[in-house]
Amino acid sequence: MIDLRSDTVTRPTPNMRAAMAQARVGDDVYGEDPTVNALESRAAHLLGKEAALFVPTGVMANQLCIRVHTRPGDEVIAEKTAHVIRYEGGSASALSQVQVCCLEGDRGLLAAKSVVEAIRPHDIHYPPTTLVCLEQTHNVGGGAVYPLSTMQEITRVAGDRGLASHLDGARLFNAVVASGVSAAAFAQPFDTVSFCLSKGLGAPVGSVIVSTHDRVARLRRLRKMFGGGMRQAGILAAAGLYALDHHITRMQEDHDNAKHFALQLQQIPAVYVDPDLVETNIVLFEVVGSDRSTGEIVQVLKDVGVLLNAVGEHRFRAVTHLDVSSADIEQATHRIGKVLGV
Ligand code: TLP
Repeated sequence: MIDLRSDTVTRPTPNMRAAMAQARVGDDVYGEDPTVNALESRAAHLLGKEAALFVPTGVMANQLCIRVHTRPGDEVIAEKTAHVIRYEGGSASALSQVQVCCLEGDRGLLAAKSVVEAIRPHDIHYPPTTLVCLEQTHNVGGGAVYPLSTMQEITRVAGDRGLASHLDGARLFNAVVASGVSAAAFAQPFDTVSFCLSKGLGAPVGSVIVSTHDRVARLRRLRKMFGGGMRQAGILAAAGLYALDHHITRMQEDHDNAKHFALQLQQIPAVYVDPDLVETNIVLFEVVGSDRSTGEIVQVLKDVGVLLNAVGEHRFRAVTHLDVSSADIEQATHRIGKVLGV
């Protein structure tokens, strides 16, 4: 089975499993897990921030950050297809009692002008706008990379008006590899940044939030409140440390595979795809003129051993990762071509 549904599907490699098995552990709720502490120091250092917090999931990381920056009744600005809005089960409203102002982006990326226009004036009629959330890379935007200058401009105009800024950097390291900009440079303009260990980095579980000492102390308390205080979590943190040591630069292979996949798909007459838009490990493509629904196409592809996600009426998403080789990409396009009648 060639699984292109997401980079979340990777399984730990034998070496990663060995690192996990050998991890020194303690009770992290007491702050006594040496491997979690090592991962947190490492992440803070790598992203150029004072402190870090290991959390179970990317969703929890985002939602803790929304909670830490807002009060009930506040408004948060985000792009309308952002993960924090679209795929987190309504948790910003349920857990932080905030409303979200959804802006239209270009492949998920906002411009500073639209952020400025969305910030509410001080007036009792309006909710206080207190936070802007950006996403790097942008998932629904097809793995689009925010240019550093755009993020700097948005966070500057937001900061000037008293807003905090959070970066959902679930795929931050894909952006680092694709752009050559360091993780610390991308993180610098934000008050909080989260990144996932369990996507392209290939760890089985976990995300990390980085920020100041004070804010991380508040986030640690909120993590407990949200039920995310783990005990001998060093076994999981060891996988994260291994991933940071061994799986960052190799992401270039995933990006090359994604680009190659798009170029191959372009040869299939029933497929519309723009390979120039493939910047990282996500490929969005459309099947045109088929009698079958996207759901039916997903099922037929599954029957021939290719797993993909349908993400719209005609649209599919394929994600390359550690467990997909260039030979798998050749096979996948061959099978897709056959299914779509080439
Ligand atoms: N994204 C998943 C699905 O939830 C859609 C995927 O398969 O791409 N931020 C971003 C930008 C994400 O893409 C994801 C996961 C998360 C946060 C949440 O991470 P987890 O799944 O660890 O909670």
